[in-house]
Amino acid sequence: MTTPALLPLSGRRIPTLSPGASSFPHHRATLRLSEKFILLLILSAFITLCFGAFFFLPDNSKHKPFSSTSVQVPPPPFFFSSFYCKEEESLRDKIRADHERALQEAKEKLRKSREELQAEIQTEKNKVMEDLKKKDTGPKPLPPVPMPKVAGVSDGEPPEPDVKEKRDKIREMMKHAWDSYRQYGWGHNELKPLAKKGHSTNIFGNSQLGATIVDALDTLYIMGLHEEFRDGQEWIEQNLDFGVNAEVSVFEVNIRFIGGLLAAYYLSGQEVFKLKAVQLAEKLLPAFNTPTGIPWAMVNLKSGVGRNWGWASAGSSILAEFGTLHMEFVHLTYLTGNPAYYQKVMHIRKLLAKMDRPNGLYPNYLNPRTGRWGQHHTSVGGLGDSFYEYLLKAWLMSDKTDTEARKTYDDAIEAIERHLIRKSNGGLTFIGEWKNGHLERKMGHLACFAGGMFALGADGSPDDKAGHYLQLGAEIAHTCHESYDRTVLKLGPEAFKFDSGLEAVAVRQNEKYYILRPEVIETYWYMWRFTHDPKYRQWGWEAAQAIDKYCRVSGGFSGVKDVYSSNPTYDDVQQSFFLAETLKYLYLLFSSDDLMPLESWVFNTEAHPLPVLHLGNITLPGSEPAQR
Ligand code: DMJ
Repeated sequence: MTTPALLPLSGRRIPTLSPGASSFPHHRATLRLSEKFILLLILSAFITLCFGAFFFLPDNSKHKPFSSTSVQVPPPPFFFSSFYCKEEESLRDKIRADHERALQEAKEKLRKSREELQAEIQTEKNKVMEDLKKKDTGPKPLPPVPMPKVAGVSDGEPPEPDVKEKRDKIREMMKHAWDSYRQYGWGHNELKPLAKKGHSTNIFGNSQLGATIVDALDTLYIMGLHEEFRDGQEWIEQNLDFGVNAEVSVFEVNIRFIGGLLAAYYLSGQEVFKLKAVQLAEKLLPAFNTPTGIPWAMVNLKSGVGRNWGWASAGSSILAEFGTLHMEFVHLTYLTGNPAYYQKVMHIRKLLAKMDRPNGLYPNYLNPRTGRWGQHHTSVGGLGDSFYEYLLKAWLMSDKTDTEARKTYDDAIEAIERHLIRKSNGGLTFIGEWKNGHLERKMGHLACFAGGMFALGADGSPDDKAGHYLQLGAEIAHTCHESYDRTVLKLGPEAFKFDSGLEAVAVRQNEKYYILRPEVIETYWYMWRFTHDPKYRQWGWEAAQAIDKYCRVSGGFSGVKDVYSSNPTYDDVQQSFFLAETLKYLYLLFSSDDLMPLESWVFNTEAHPLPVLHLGNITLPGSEPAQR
């Protein structure tokens, strides 16, 4: 076996010199010449290599380790020092900036809790998913959907002349409110009836979306004010554009705009209202991009960025806001075939169902990042109210097939009755507020809607308690009437107490105002429909007269700052809900029951009527088959 020749690393053999062959050649001069040539070749190859290395090798400076205070940059090659100096400078700046940013981010992250970090990641994920979905699906034409039977859009003229006279008066008040807005505030969200110019509030962002037009449409239609209705429709066709850079309240825009547009569509059959409702709903969807799917309170219609009210407990969303989307969103899915709307609201319902409830009560605040309750404050008035209303109405709107909603409503009302509803020494039934284990014996004007809700929910209540709930509705109506009757103007204050010998009166100056709210009249109307007790028409008429006497000005209707003062000052705002709700409920109170019968229509929380969906065998996309 011969000794193996030396093996280079490449594995190729180096030829060995044969024995006797001289390694010292005879032609020295020739050899020197070729050596020089080879050296020259090597030198030029080396220079080329240096150039190549400088220009083409990847910049790995970012990967070099550096301390937190100084940045290590390799020294420049001697032959390119000036060029390299500039390069070095900008490289240093870039690395420094990157470094500082990374440090800053790290510091911020360290300040956040684990839950917040998880929540942020989830939000980002949701956003990416939404963006991907948006890319996949361009705007699709709406599928043709059978128009539900719209029964009861009759004239509703009452047979009694005196009632007809009252109804005509309400219609005249609507004309005055509308015409004033038409003249002084057209296209603005609301009206300043004394300053005679447009008005808006933060719930509409810095937009001019004609809130009063959209909110008033169905009232105009129901009252037979068709010329005014067409005027509003024309404005909507030509001007209503939701691509504006405005941060709006998801809840308010849903109940006033989507509710208003859907009702106008169902009443008139005009496609434009359906299209606008769907366009707006698309703009609200990004508000649901939170770690829990509980929507933000506000969303920017243009950017889709959402956030919560600064005043809400621990960054929470509000029960009455995220819990008052169901009716409109179910109709949107019904009309578009897009399951997203239905799924969003059902997700909220499922999430709430899984949560612990202190004493069976729903706190008003829920954090959309962590999915935990905020402050334990429960109310059937502001911040809580329409959440309970929509549970009942989800059941009614489903033709009583959504038994899950009904059960949730019944359980919630049972806990409310046990912990929040009390009788005063003077025998007035009131609904207090639960604050951290303590009952505050104060009732808000907003909570007065509950009288109507209890009456509406009486039929179908468990354990044959229909009579009990109708009675409870009557008691709340009575209490709220007292809150009006015990004032100088015969208009109700914003909140009233049942404490220290006080019964149904406001104590604090900042609770004595009346801003044209509908809740008490709403309850009178429901009570009238279920009992036909003439006192409800009487009470409604008292309120209508007081509004006409103390709130009417030449430029429309205004709220008043103190219902206990015989010389009240105005707040100079004609709220859009005055046209949507207050005047509508008054008009219905003095109409016959065949106008908008409750078997066929369910009124959303802004008094926009939506038809009962007799789904029968139809399954809403994204839902389980309807159970009968
Ligand atoms: C209306 O916008 C709605 O009724 C809402 O549910 C709460 N109340 C205001 C009017 O008072």
